[in-house]
Amino acid sequence: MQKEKWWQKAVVYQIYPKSFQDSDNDGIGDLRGIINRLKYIKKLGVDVIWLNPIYKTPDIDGGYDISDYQDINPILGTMSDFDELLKKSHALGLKIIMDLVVNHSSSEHEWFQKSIATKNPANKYRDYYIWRDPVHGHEPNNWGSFFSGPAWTLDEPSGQYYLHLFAKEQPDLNWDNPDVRNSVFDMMNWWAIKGIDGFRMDVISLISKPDGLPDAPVEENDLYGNPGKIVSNGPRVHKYLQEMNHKVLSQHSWMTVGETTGMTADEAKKYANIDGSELDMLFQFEHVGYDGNANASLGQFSGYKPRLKDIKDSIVKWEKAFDGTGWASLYWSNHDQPRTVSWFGDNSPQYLNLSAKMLAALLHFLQGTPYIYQGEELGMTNNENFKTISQYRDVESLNLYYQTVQQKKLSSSKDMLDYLRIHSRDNARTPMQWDTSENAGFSKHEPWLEVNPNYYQLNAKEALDNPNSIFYFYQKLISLRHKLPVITDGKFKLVKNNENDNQIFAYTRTNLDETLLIIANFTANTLERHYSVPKNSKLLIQNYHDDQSTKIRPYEVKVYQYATNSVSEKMS
Ligand code: ISL
Repeated sequence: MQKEKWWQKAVVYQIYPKSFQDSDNDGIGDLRGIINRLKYIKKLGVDVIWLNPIYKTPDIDGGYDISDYQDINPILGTMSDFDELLKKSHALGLKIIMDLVVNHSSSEHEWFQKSIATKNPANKYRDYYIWRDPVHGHEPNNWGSFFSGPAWTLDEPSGQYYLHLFAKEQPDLNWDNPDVRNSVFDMMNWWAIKGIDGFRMDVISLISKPDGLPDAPVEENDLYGNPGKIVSNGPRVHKYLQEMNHKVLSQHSWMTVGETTGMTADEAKKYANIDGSELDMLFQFEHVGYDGNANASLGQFSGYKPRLKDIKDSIVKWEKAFDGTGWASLYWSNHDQPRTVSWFGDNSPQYLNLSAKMLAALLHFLQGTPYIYQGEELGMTNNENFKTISQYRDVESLNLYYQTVQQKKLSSSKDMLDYLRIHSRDNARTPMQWDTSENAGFSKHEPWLEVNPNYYQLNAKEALDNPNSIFYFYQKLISLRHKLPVITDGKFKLVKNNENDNQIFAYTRTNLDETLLIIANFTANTLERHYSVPKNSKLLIQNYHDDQSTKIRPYEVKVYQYATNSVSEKMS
Protein backbone atom coordinates (compact mmCIF):
# COMPACT_ATOMS: atom_id res chain seq x y z
CA MET A 1 0.00 0.00 0.00
CA GLN A 2 1.50 3.33 -1.09
CA LYS A 3 1.46 6.26 1.31
CA GLU A 4 -1.37 8.65 0.48
CA LYS A 5 -0.26 11.73 -1.46
CA TRP A 6 -1.70 15.14 -0.62
CA TRP A 7 -3.30 15.55 -4.04
CA GLN A 8 -5.26 12.32 -3.66
CA LYS A 9 -7.61 14.12 -1.27
CA ALA A 10 -7.59 17.42 -3.09
CA VAL A 11 -10.14 19.17 -5.29
CA VAL A 12 -8.88 21.52 -7.99
CA TYR A 13 -10.56 24.70 -9.23
CA GLN A 14 -9.62 25.71 -12.78
CA ILE A 15 -9.39 29.40 -13.59
CA TYR A 16 -9.33 30.81 -17.12
CA PRO A 17 -7.83 34.15 -16.07
CA LYS A 18 -9.05 36.24 -19.00
CA SER A 19 -12.63 35.38 -18.12
CA PHE A 20 -12.61 35.26 -14.33
CA GLN A 21 -12.58 38.81 -12.97
CA ASP A 22 -11.40 42.08 -14.46
CA SER A 23 -9.91 44.44 -11.84
CA ASP A 24 -8.77 47.33 -14.07
CA ASN A 25 -11.80 47.56 -16.35
CA ASP A 26 -10.15 46.89 -19.68
CA GLY A 27 -12.63 44.09 -20.42
CA ILE A 28 -10.11 41.31 -19.74
CA GLY A 29 -9.82 39.32 -16.52
CA ASP A 30 -6.52 39.59 -14.65
CA LEU A 31 -4.43 38.42 -11.70
CA ARG A 32 -5.64 41.14 -9.35
CA GLY A 33 -9.16 40.07 -10.22
CA ILE A 34 -8.30 36.58 -9.03
CA ILE A 35 -6.74 37.97 -5.84
CA ASN A 36 -9.98 39.86 -5.18
CA ARG A 37 -11.97 36.64 -5.52
CA LEU A 38 -9.80 34.31 -3.45
CA LYS A 39 -12.30 34.37 -0.61
CA TYR A 40 -15.00 33.07 -2.96
CA ILE A 41 -12.74 30.19 -4.02
CA LYS A 42 -11.85 29.46 -0.41
CA LYS A 43 -15.52 29.44 0.52
CA LEU A 44 -16.16 26.76 -2.08
CA GLY A 45 -13.61 24.69 -0.16
CA VAL A 46 -11.22 23.58 -2.91
CA ASP A 47 -7.54 22.92 -2.23
CA VAL A 48 -5.78 23.84 -5.46
CA ILE A 49 -6.15 26.47 -8.18
CA TRP A 50 -5.03 25.59 -11.69
CA LEU A 51 -4.33 28.72 -13.69
CA ASN A 52 -4.61 28.52 -17.46
CA PRO A 53 -1.53 30.16 -19.05
CA ILE A 54 -0.70 33.61 -17.67
CA TYR A 55 2.65 34.04 -19.41
CA LYS A 56 3.72 36.61 -21.96
CA THR A 57 1.93 35.80 -25.20
CA PRO A 58 0.69 37.26 -28.48
CA ASP A 59 -2.52 35.46 -27.48
CA ILE A 60 -3.30 33.71 -30.72
CA ASP A 61 -4.64 30.72 -28.78
CA GLY A 62 -5.82 31.90 -25.37
CA GLY A 63 -2.24 32.15 -24.09
CA TYR A 64 -1.24 28.65 -25.26
CA ASP A 65 1.33 30.42 -27.42
CA ILE A 66 3.97 31.57 -24.97
CA SER A 67 6.63 34.09 -25.96
CA ASP A 68 8.37 34.20 -22.56
CA TYR A 69 7.95 31.40 -20.03
CA GLN A 70 9.37 33.54 -17.23
CA ASP A 71 7.27 36.62 -17.63
CA ILE A 72 3.61 37.50 -17.12
CA ASN A 73 1.21 38.64 -19.85
CA PRO A 74 1.05 42.40 -19.13
CA ILE A 75 -2.68 42.37 -19.89
CA LEU A 76 -3.12 40.02 -16.93
CA GLY A 77 -0.73 41.83 -14.59
CA THR A 78 2.88 41.81 -13.42
CA MET A 79 5.23 39.34 -11.77
CA SER A 80 4.66 41.12 -8.48
CA ASP A 81 0.89 40.58 -8.89
CA PHE A 82 1.66 36.91 -9.40
CA ASP A 83 3.87 36.81 -6.29
CA GLU A 84 1.08 38.41 -4.32
CA LEU A 85 -1.48 35.94 -5.69
CA LEU A 86 0.74 33.02 -4.72
CA LYS A 87 1.40 34.41 -1.26
CA LYS A 88 -2.24 35.22 -0.54
CA SER A 89 -3.40 31.86 -1.88
CA HIS A 90 -0.92 30.02 0.30
CA ALA A 91 -1.98 32.09 3.31
CA LEU A 92 -5.52 30.82 2.72
CA GLY A 93 -4.30 27.23 2.34
CA LEU A 94 -4.80 27.20 -1.44
CA LYS A 95 -2.10 25.76 -3.67
CA ILE A 96 -1.42 26.99 -7.20
CA ILE A 97 -0.53 24.93 -10.23
CA MET A 98 0.49 26.52 -13.51
CA ASP A 99 0.00 25.49 -17.11
CA LEU A 100 3.17 24.17 -18.74
CA VAL A 101 2.94 24.58 -22.52
CA VAL A 102 6.10 23.07 -23.94
CA ASN A 103 5.03 20.94 -26.88
CA HIS A 104 5.24 24.26 -28.70
CA SER A 105 6.12 27.87 -27.98
CA SER A 106 4.89 31.03 -29.64
CA SER A 107 6.54 31.98 -32.91
CA GLU A 108 7.42 35.21 -31.10
CA HIS A 109 9.49 33.36 -28.50
CA GLU A 110 13.15 34.36 -28.61
CA TRP A 111 14.11 30.73 -29.36
CA PHE A 112 11.96 30.68 -32.50
CA GLN A 113 13.03 34.14 -33.55
CA LYS A 114 16.65 32.93 -33.42
CA SER A 115 15.71 29.62 -35.01
CA ILE A 116 14.10 31.24 -38.04
CA ALA A 117 16.81 33.87 -38.46
CA THR A 118 19.21 31.69 -40.42
CA LYS A 119 19.65 28.26 -41.89
CA ASN A 120 23.25 28.28 -40.70
CA PRO A 121 23.74 24.93 -38.92
CA ALA A 122 26.00 26.63 -36.41
CA ASN A 123 22.94 28.45 -35.09
CA LYS A 124 22.10 26.31 -32.10
CA TYR A 125 18.50 27.50 -32.02
CA ARG A 126 17.72 26.12 -35.49
CA ASP A 127 17.48 22.70 -33.90
CA TYR A 128 15.15 23.92 -31.12
CA TYR A 129 12.28 23.43 -33.56
CA ILE A 130 11.38 20.89 -36.25
CA TRP A 131 12.58 22.06 -39.66
CA ARG A 132 12.45 19.96 -42.80
CA ASP A 133 13.21 20.42 -46.50
CA PRO A 134 10.26 20.33 -48.92
CA VAL A 135 9.45 16.99 -50.52
CA HIS A 136 8.77 17.33 -54.28
CA GLY A 137 8.16 21.03 -53.71
CA HIS A 138 5.54 20.39 -51.01
CA GLU A 139 5.17 19.96 -47.28
CA PRO A 140 7.45 17.27 -45.80
CA ASN A 141 4.45 15.05 -44.95
CA ASN A 142 0.64 15.10 -45.07
CA TRP A 143 -0.05 16.18 -41.49
CA GLY A 144 -2.88 18.62 -40.85
CA SER A 145 -2.92 21.09 -37.99
CA PHE A 146 -5.42 20.48 -35.14
CA PHE A 147 -6.60 23.99 -35.93
CA SER A 148 -7.27 23.33 -39.67
CA GLY A 149 -4.94 23.63 -42.67
CA PRO A 150 -1.50 22.03 -43.01
CA ALA A 151 0.76 21.42 -39.99
CA TRP A 152 3.72 22.87 -41.88
CA THR A 153 4.54 26.44 -42.82
CA LEU A 154 7.20 27.38 -45.31
CA ASP A 155 9.87 29.86 -44.28
CA GLU A 156 10.74 31.34 -47.67
CA PRO A 157 14.20 32.75 -46.88
CA SER A 158 15.52 29.37 -45.75
CA GLY A 159 13.35 27.28 -48.08
CA GLN A 160 12.45 24.94 -45.20
CA TYR A 161 9.16 24.15 -43.50
CA TYR A 162 8.62 24.17 -39.72
CA LEU A 163 6.15 21.92 -37.93
CA HIS A 164 3.20 23.26 -35.94
CA LEU A 165 0.58 20.76 -34.78
CA PHE A 166 -1.59 23.71 -33.71
CA ALA A 167 -1.69 27.25 -35.21
CA LYS A 168 1.19 28.40 -37.41
CA GLU A 169 2.11 30.79 -34.59
CA GLN A 170 2.69 27.74 -32.33
CA PRO A 171 5.83 26.00 -33.69
CA ASP A 172 6.58 22.59 -32.13
CA LEU A 173 9.70 22.35 -30.00
CA ASN A 174 12.21 19.63 -30.82
CA TRP A 175 12.30 17.48 -27.69
CA ASP A 176 14.96 15.24 -29.22
CA ASN A 177 17.38 18.10 -28.67
CA PRO A 178 18.82 17.86 -25.12
CA ASP A 179 19.30 21.65 -25.04
CA VAL A 180 15.55 22.09 -25.46
CA ARG A 181 14.83 19.66 -22.64
CA ASN A 182 17.34 21.31 -20.32
CA SER A 183 16.00 24.78 -21.13
CA VAL A 184 12.50 23.57 -20.22
CA PHE A 185 13.70 21.88 -17.02
CA ASP A 186 15.63 25.00 -15.95
CA MET A 187 12.52 27.08 -16.51
CA MET A 188 10.44 24.66 -14.41
CA ASN A 189 12.97 24.83 -11.59
CA TRP A 190 12.84 28.62 -11.78
CA TRP A 191 9.09 28.43 -11.04
CA ALA A 192 9.78 25.92 -8.29
CA ILE A 193 11.94 28.48 -6.52
CA LYS A 194 9.02 30.89 -6.70
CA GLY A 195 7.05 28.34 -4.71
CA ILE A 196 4.36 27.08 -7.07
CA ASP A 197 2.75 23.72 -6.32
CA GLY A 198 2.88 21.92 -9.65
CA PHE A 199 2.04 21.95 -13.32
CA ARG A 200 -0.73 20.92 -15.69
CA MET A 201 1.17 19.87 -18.81
CA ASP A 202 -0.40 20.81 -22.11
CA VAL A 203 -0.59 18.06 -24.79
CA ILE A 204 2.37 16.36 -23.15
CA SER A 205 1.67 13.10 -25.00
CA LEU A 206 2.66 14.82 -28.27
CA ILE A 207 6.24 15.87 -27.42
CA SER A 208 8.07 12.91 -28.97
CA LYS A 209 7.40 12.81 -32.72
CA PRO A 210 7.59 9.47 -34.55
CA ASP A 211 10.92 8.80 -36.23
CA GLY A 212 10.95 9.77 -39.90
CA LEU A 213 7.70 11.78 -39.50
CA PRO A 214 5.61 9.37 -41.61
CA ASP A 215 2.32 10.36 -43.25
CA ALA A 216 -0.82 10.04 -41.09
CA PRO A 217 -4.15 8.41 -42.03
CA VAL A 218 -6.53 10.76 -43.85
CA GLU A 219 -10.12 10.82 -42.60
CA GLU A 220 -13.17 11.31 -44.81
CA ASN A 221 -13.68 14.87 -46.06
CA ASP A 222 -10.22 15.85 -44.94
CA LEU A 223 -7.40 17.14 -47.07
CA TYR A 224 -4.76 16.28 -44.49
CA GLY A 225 -3.66 13.35 -42.39
CA ASN A 226 -4.62 13.43 -38.71
CA PRO A 227 -1.34 13.47 -36.79
CA GLY A 228 -3.14 12.88 -33.45
CA LYS A 229 -3.21 9.17 -34.13
CA ILE A 230 0.48 8.75 -34.83
CA VAL A 231 2.13 11.47 -32.75
CA SER A 232 0.55 10.62 -29.38
CA ASN A 233 2.72 8.50 -27.10
CA GLY A 234 5.73 8.79 -29.40
CA PRO A 235 8.85 6.65 -29.11
CA ARG A 236 10.72 8.67 -26.45
CA VAL A 237 7.92 10.35 -24.51
CA HIS A 238 8.42 8.22 -21.40
CA LYS A 239 12.17 8.64 -21.52
CA TYR A 240 11.74 12.43 -21.61
CA LEU A 241 9.18 12.49 -18.82
CA GLN A 242 11.36 10.27 -16.65
CA GLU A 243 14.22 12.66 -17.27
CA MET A 244 11.94 15.56 -16.28
CA ASN A 245 10.91 13.63 -13.21
CA HIS A 246 14.52 13.01 -12.26
CA LYS A 247 15.74 16.56 -12.88
CA VAL A 248 12.70 18.49 -11.66
CA LEU A 249 9.57 16.78 -10.36
CA SER A 250 11.17 14.40 -7.86
CA GLN A 251 12.71 17.37 -6.06
CA HIS A 252 9.35 18.95 -5.16
CA SER A 253 6.17 17.91 -3.39
CA TRP A 254 4.13 19.01 -6.39
CA MET A 255 1.12 17.68 -8.15
CA THR A 256 1.44 17.15 -11.88
CA VAL A 257 -1.26 16.37 -14.39
CA GLY A 258 -0.54 15.64 -18.03
CA GLU A 259 -3.05 16.59 -20.69
CA THR A 260 -2.91 13.72 -23.13
CA THR A 261 -4.69 13.10 -26.38
CA GLY A 262 -5.02 9.67 -27.95
CA MET A 263 -4.62 7.81 -24.66
CA THR A 264 -5.10 4.11 -24.00
CA ALA A 265 -5.41 2.63 -20.52
CA ASP A 266 -2.16 0.68 -20.84
CA GLU A 267 -0.26 3.67 -22.01
CA ALA A 268 -1.83 5.89 -19.32
CA LYS A 269 -0.49 3.65 -16.59
CA LYS A 270 3.03 4.46 -17.72
CA TYR A 271 2.46 8.22 -17.53
CA ALA A 272 0.59 8.18 -14.23
CA ASN A 273 2.09 5.23 -12.45
CA ILE A 274 1.68 5.27 -8.70
CA ASP A 275 5.42 4.61 -8.40
CA GLY A 276 5.90 8.31 -9.17
CA SER A 277 8.34 7.75 -12.03
CA GLU A 278 6.63 10.19 -14.41
CA LEU A 279 3.49 12.26 -13.65
CA ASP A 280 0.86 12.02 -10.93
CA MET A 281 -2.22 11.86 -13.13
CA LEU A 282 -3.60 12.55 -16.60
CA PHE A 283 -6.45 14.18 -18.38
CA GLN A 284 -7.78 11.74 -20.93
CA PHE A 285 -10.72 12.63 -23.17
CA GLU A 286 -12.68 9.48 -23.75
CA HIS A 287 -15.76 10.31 -21.66
CA VAL A 288 -16.07 13.77 -23.23
CA GLY A 289 -15.62 12.40 -26.73
CA TYR A 290 -19.07 10.92 -27.35
CA ASP A 291 -20.90 13.14 -29.68
CA GLY A 292 -23.47 11.21 -31.63
CA ASN A 293 -23.00 11.95 -35.31
CA ALA A 294 -20.94 15.09 -34.98
CA ASN A 295 -18.61 15.83 -37.85
CA ALA A 296 -16.78 19.09 -37.36
CA SER A 297 -15.71 19.52 -40.97
CA LEU A 298 -19.34 19.40 -42.10
CA GLY A 299 -20.71 21.36 -39.21
CA GLN A 300 -22.95 18.42 -38.35
CA PHE A 301 -24.01 17.72 -34.83
CA SER A 302 -26.24 15.19 -33.22
CA GLY A 303 -28.03 17.65 -30.98
CA TYR A 304 -28.54 14.77 -28.56
CA LYS A 305 -26.94 14.21 -25.22
CA PRO A 306 -24.20 11.57 -25.30
CA ARG A 307 -25.51 8.12 -24.33
CA LEU A 308 -25.10 7.34 -20.65
CA LYS A 309 -23.98 3.83 -21.55
CA ASP A 310 -20.93 5.19 -23.44
CA ILE A 311 -19.97 7.55 -20.67
CA LYS A 312 -20.46 4.86 -18.06
CA ASP A 313 -18.39 2.28 -19.94
CA SER A 314 -15.61 4.80 -20.22
CA ILE A 315 -15.72 5.84 -16.55
CA VAL A 316 -15.77 2.21 -15.43
CA LYS A 317 -12.89 1.37 -17.73
CA TRP A 318 -10.69 4.18 -16.39
CA GLU A 319 -11.59 3.64 -12.72
CA LYS A 320 -10.57 0.00 -13.13
CA ALA A 321 -7.46 0.82 -15.14
CA PHE A 322 -6.02 2.98 -12.39
CA ASP A 323 -7.20 0.87 -9.46
CA GLY A 324 -4.14 0.49 -7.25
CA THR A 325 -1.70 1.31 -10.07
CA GLY A 326 -2.32 4.93 -10.98
CA TRP A 327 -4.57 7.88 -10.23
CA ALA A 328 -7.40 9.45 -12.24
CA SER A 329 -8.32 13.07 -12.94
CA LEU A 330 -12.07 13.56 -12.76
CA TYR A 331 -13.68 16.29 -14.84
CA TRP A 332 -16.73 17.09 -16.94
CA SER A 333 -15.49 20.31 -18.41
CA ASN A 334 -12.59 22.67 -18.98
CA HIS A 335 -11.76 25.68 -21.16
CA ASP A 336 -11.86 23.48 -24.30
CA GLN A 337 -15.21 21.77 -23.72
CA PRO A 338 -18.83 22.90 -23.86
CA ARG A 339 -20.43 23.70 -20.50
CA THR A 340 -21.14 20.64 -18.36
CA VAL A 341 -24.82 21.18 -17.67
CA SER A 342 -25.62 22.00 -21.32
CA TRP A 343 -23.77 18.98 -22.63
CA PHE A 344 -24.42 16.16 -20.16
CA GLY A 345 -27.35 17.56 -18.18
CA ASP A 346 -30.37 19.69 -18.94
CA ASN A 347 -30.10 23.45 -18.85
CA SER A 348 -33.84 24.15 -18.99
CA PRO A 349 -35.01 26.23 -16.00
CA GLN A 350 -36.85 23.19 -14.68
CA TYR A 351 -33.85 20.88 -14.53
CA LEU A 352 -30.71 22.99 -14.50
CA ASN A 353 -30.24 22.92 -10.73
CA LEU A 354 -31.11 19.22 -10.39
CA SER A 355 -29.06 17.99 -13.32
CA ALA A 356 -26.00 20.09 -12.42
CA LYS A 357 -26.06 18.59 -8.92
CA MET A 358 -26.56 15.07 -10.25
CA LEU A 359 -23.53 15.40 -12.52
CA ALA A 360 -21.47 16.89 -9.71
CA ALA A 361 -22.26 14.08 -7.28
CA LEU A 362 -21.74 11.36 -9.86
CA LEU A 363 -18.24 12.64 -10.54
CA HIS A 364 -17.18 13.67 -7.04
CA PHE A 365 -17.73 10.24 -5.51
CA LEU A 366 -15.43 8.55 -8.03
CA GLN A 367 -11.84 7.67 -7.21
CA GLY A 368 -9.43 10.32 -8.43
CA THR A 369 -8.86 14.05 -8.11
CA PRO A 370 -11.87 16.16 -9.17
CA TYR A 371 -11.48 19.35 -11.20
CA ILE A 372 -14.13 22.07 -11.21
CA TYR A 373 -14.03 24.47 -14.12
CA GLN A 374 -14.89 28.06 -13.16
CA GLY A 375 -18.63 28.67 -13.24
CA GLU A 376 -19.46 24.96 -13.16
CA GLU A 377 -20.24 25.45 -9.45
CA LEU A 378 -22.94 27.92 -10.56
CA GLY A 379 -24.31 25.75 -13.34
CA MET A 380 -23.10 28.14 -16.05
CA THR A 381 -24.39 27.09 -19.48
CA ASN A 382 -23.39 27.30 -23.14
CA ASN A 383 -24.12 30.69 -24.67
CA GLU A 384 -27.23 30.28 -26.79
CA ASN A 385 -26.83 33.88 -27.86
CA PHE A 386 -23.84 33.08 -30.10
CA LYS A 387 -25.49 33.72 -33.48
CA THR A 388 -22.87 35.14 -35.85
CA ILE A 389 -19.25 34.23 -36.44
CA SER A 390 -18.19 37.73 -35.39
CA GLN A 391 -19.16 36.90 -31.81
CA TYR A 392 -16.49 34.18 -31.53
CA ARG A 393 -12.88 34.69 -30.48
CA ASP A 394 -11.47 31.14 -30.33
CA VAL A 395 -8.87 30.39 -33.03
CA GLU A 396 -10.08 26.80 -33.41
CA SER A 397 -13.69 27.89 -34.02
CA LEU A 398 -12.73 30.74 -36.37
CA ASN A 399 -10.35 28.61 -38.44
CA LEU A 400 -12.90 25.84 -38.71
CA TYR A 401 -15.55 28.26 -39.89
CA TYR A 402 -13.40 30.03 -42.48
CA GLN A 403 -11.91 26.85 -43.88
CA THR A 404 -15.02 24.68 -44.09
CA VAL A 405 -17.57 27.35 -44.98
CA GLN A 406 -15.60 29.87 -47.00
CA GLN A 407 -12.59 28.04 -48.44
CA LYS A 408 -13.69 24.45 -48.94
CA LYS A 409 -17.44 25.12 -49.04
CA LEU A 410 -18.10 21.83 -47.26
CA SER A 411 -20.65 23.28 -44.90
CA SER A 412 -23.27 26.02 -44.98
CA SER A 413 -22.76 28.97 -42.68
CA LYS A 414 -25.94 28.07 -40.80
CA ASP A 415 -24.88 24.47 -40.16
CA MET A 416 -21.49 25.56 -38.94
CA LEU A 417 -22.96 28.22 -36.65
CA ASP A 418 -25.35 25.62 -35.22
CA TYR A 419 -22.39 23.34 -34.66
CA LEU A 420 -20.29 26.03 -32.98
CA ARG A 421 -23.15 27.08 -30.73
CA ILE A 422 -22.94 23.62 -29.20
CA HIS A 423 -19.26 22.79 -29.54
CA SER A 424 -17.20 25.95 -29.62
CA ARG A 425 -14.63 26.36 -26.89
CA ASP A 426 -15.92 29.92 -26.42
CA ASN A 427 -18.95 28.46 -24.62
CA ALA A 428 -16.69 27.77 -21.66
CA ARG A 429 -14.81 31.03 -21.97
CA THR A 430 -17.62 33.56 -21.53
CA PRO A 431 -16.97 35.78 -18.50
CA MET A 432 -17.69 34.51 -15.02
CA GLN A 433 -21.15 35.58 -13.84
CA TRP A 434 -20.75 37.30 -10.48
CA ASP A 435 -23.94 39.33 -10.05
CA THR A 436 -26.69 41.19 -11.92
CA SER A 437 -24.72 44.40 -12.43
CA GLU A 438 -23.32 45.51 -15.80
CA ASN A 439 -21.51 42.68 -17.62
CA ALA A 440 -22.36 40.30 -14.78
CA GLY A 441 -19.97 42.11 -12.43
CA PHE A 442 -17.04 40.83 -14.52
CA SER A 443 -15.95 44.24 -15.85
CA LYS A 444 -17.25 47.75 -16.34
CA HIS A 445 -15.78 47.69 -19.86
CA GLU A 446 -17.24 45.64 -22.71
CA PRO A 447 -15.72 42.18 -22.15
CA TRP A 448 -13.33 40.59 -24.68
CA LEU A 449 -15.96 37.87 -25.18
CA GLU A 450 -19.68 38.45 -24.64
CA VAL A 451 -21.23 37.65 -21.30
CA ASN A 452 -23.91 34.96 -21.42
CA PRO A 453 -27.21 36.91 -21.15
CA ASN A 454 -28.55 34.43 -18.60
CA TYR A 455 -26.47 36.11 -15.88
CA TYR A 456 -29.54 37.90 -14.54
CA GLN A 457 -30.81 34.59 -13.16
CA LEU A 458 -27.55 32.72 -12.91
CA ASN A 459 -24.74 34.33 -10.94
CA ALA A 460 -22.55 33.89 -7.88
CA LYS A 461 -24.38 36.44 -5.75
CA GLU A 462 -27.67 34.63 -6.26
CA ALA A 463 -25.97 31.29 -5.54
CA LEU A 464 -24.43 32.49 -2.31
CA ASP A 465 -27.80 33.84 -1.13
CA ASN A 466 -29.61 30.58 -1.87
CA PRO A 467 -29.02 27.61 0.46
CA ASN A 468 -30.35 25.28 -2.27
CA SER A 469 -27.82 26.48 -4.83
CA ILE A 470 -25.49 24.35 -6.91
CA PHE A 471 -22.61 26.20 -5.23
CA TYR A 472 -23.48 24.87 -1.77
CA PHE A 473 -23.96 21.39 -3.17
CA TYR A 474 -20.39 21.48 -4.53
CA GLN A 475 -19.22 22.87 -1.22
CA LYS A 476 -20.75 19.89 0.54
CA LEU A 477 -19.26 17.40 -1.92
CA ILE A 478 -15.81 18.87 -1.38
CA SER A 479 -16.09 18.79 2.39
CA LEU A 480 -17.29 15.17 2.27
CA ARG A 481 -14.20 14.23 0.26
CA HIS A 482 -12.03 15.83 2.92
CA LYS A 483 -13.86 14.04 5.72
CA LEU A 484 -14.55 10.54 4.42
CA PRO A 485 -11.54 8.34 3.58
CA VAL A 486 -13.75 5.99 1.54
CA ILE A 487 -14.07 8.67 -1.16
CA THR A 488 -10.31 8.57 -1.61
CA ASP A 489 -9.49 4.95 -0.93
CA GLY A 490 -12.71 2.97 -1.47
CA LYS A 491 -12.92 0.32 -4.20
CA PHE A 492 -15.12 1.30 -7.11
CA LYS A 493 -17.76 -1.14 -8.27
CA LEU A 494 -20.70 -0.80 -10.60
CA VAL A 495 -23.95 -2.00 -9.03
CA LYS A 496 -25.05 -5.41 -10.29
CA ASN A 497 -26.96 -5.26 -13.59
CA ASN A 498 -26.24 -1.58 -14.02
CA GLU A 499 -23.86 -2.08 -16.99
CA ASN A 500 -26.54 -1.85 -19.63
CA ASP A 501 -28.81 0.64 -17.91
CA ASN A 502 -28.87 3.67 -20.20
CA GLN A 503 -30.75 5.85 -17.69
CA ILE A 504 -29.26 5.25 -14.27
CA PHE A 505 -25.64 5.20 -13.17
CA ALA A 506 -25.32 3.27 -9.89
CA TYR A 507 -22.02 2.39 -8.24
CA THR A 508 -20.51 1.73 -4.85
CA ARG A 509 -17.29 2.73 -3.14
CA THR A 510 -16.17 0.43 -0.35
CA ASN A 511 -13.36 0.31 2.17
CA LEU A 512 -13.04 -1.86 5.29
CA ASP A 513 -15.23 0.48 7.33
CA GLU A 514 -17.92 1.84 5.14
CA THR A 515 -19.67 1.74 1.81
CA LEU A 516 -21.23 4.47 -0.29
CA LEU A 517 -23.93 3.71 -2.84
CA ILE A 518 -24.38 6.38 -5.52
CA ILE A 519 -27.55 6.33 -7.64
CA ALA A 520 -27.85 8.93 -10.40
CA ASN A 521 -30.68 9.40 -12.89
CA PHE A 522 -29.39 10.81 -16.20
CA THR A 523 -32.85 11.45 -17.59
CA ALA A 524 -35.86 13.73 -17.14
CA ASN A 525 -38.09 10.69 -16.41
CA THR A 526 -39.17 9.19 -13.13
CA LEU A 527 -37.79 5.66 -13.07
CA GLU A 528 -38.52 2.63 -10.99
CA ARG A 529 -35.54 0.62 -9.75
CA HIS A 530 -34.93 -1.68 -6.82
CA TYR A 531 -31.55 -1.34 -5.22
CA SER A 532 -30.84 -3.12 -1.98
CA VAL A 533 -29.87 -0.70 0.73
CA PRO A 534 -29.14 -1.87 4.30
CA LYS A 535 -31.71 -0.82 6.93
CA ASN A 536 -29.26 1.23 8.95
CA SER A 537 -28.00 3.24 6.01
CA LYS A 538 -27.94 7.01 6.04
CA LEU A 539 -28.73 9.30 3.12
CA LEU A 540 -25.47 11.25 2.89
CA ILE A 541 -26.40 13.74 0.18
CA GLN A 542 -29.21 14.14 -2.34
CA ASN A 543 -30.62 16.76 -4.68
CA TYR A 544 -34.31 16.38 -3.70
CA HIS A 545 -35.62 17.12 -0.23
CA ASP A 546 -36.98 13.70 0.58
CA ASP A 547 -36.38 10.08 -0.38
CA GLN A 548 -38.99 8.12 -2.32
CA SER A 549 -37.11 4.85 -2.05
CA THR A 550 -37.68 2.93 -5.31
CA LYS A 551 -38.83 5.94 -7.36
CA ILE A 552 -35.93 7.79 -8.88
CA ARG A 553 -37.10 11.19 -10.04
CA PRO A 554 -35.80 13.33 -12.96
CA TYR A 555 -32.06 13.89 -12.57
CA GLU A 556 -32.23 12.67 -9.01
CA VAL A 557 -29.02 11.70 -7.29
CA LYS A 558 -28.78 10.11 -3.88
CA VAL A 559 -25.85 8.75 -1.98
CA TYR A 560 -26.34 6.21 0.80
CA GLN A 561 -23.72 5.51 3.44
CA TYR A 562 -23.54 2.37 5.55
CA ALA A 563 -21.08 0.23 7.45
CA THR A 564 -19.40 -2.24 5.14
CA ASN A 565 -20.17 -5.18 7.45
CA SER A 566 -23.88 -4.36 7.34
CA VAL A 567 -24.08 -5.52 3.72
CA SER A 568 -25.25 -8.96 4.81
CA GLU A 569 -28.34 -7.45 6.46
CA LYS A 570 -29.51 -5.99 3.19
CA MET A 571 -33.18 -5.75 2.48
CA SER A 572 -34.74 -5.26 -0.91
O1 ISL B 1 -9.74 21.79 -27.87
C1 ISL B 1 -9.76 20.73 -28.45
C2 ISL B 1 -10.95 20.34 -29.16
O2 ISL B 1 -11.89 21.34 -29.12
C3 ISL B 1 -8.62 19.84 -28.42
O3 ISL B 1 -8.31 19.29 -29.63
C4 ISL B 1 -7.43 20.59 -27.87
O4 ISL B 1 -6.85 21.37 -28.86
C5 ISL B 1 -6.45 19.61 -27.34
O5 ISL B 1 -7.09 18.95 -26.30
C6 ISL B 1 -5.24 20.30 -26.78
O6 ISL B 1 -5.60 21.32 -25.91
C7 ISL B 1 -4.59 22.06 -25.30
O7 ISL B 1 -3.59 22.52 -26.20
C8 ISL B 1 -4.02 23.45 -27.19
C9 ISL B 1 -4.84 24.60 -26.61
O8 ISL B 1 -5.46 25.30 -27.65
C10 ISL B 1 -5.90 24.10 -25.66
O9 ISL B 1 -6.60 25.19 -25.09
C11 ISL B 1 -5.20 23.26 -24.63
O10 ISL B 1 -6.06 22.84 -23.59
C12 ISL B 1 -2.76 23.98 -27.83
O11 ISL B 1 -1.88 24.43 -26.86
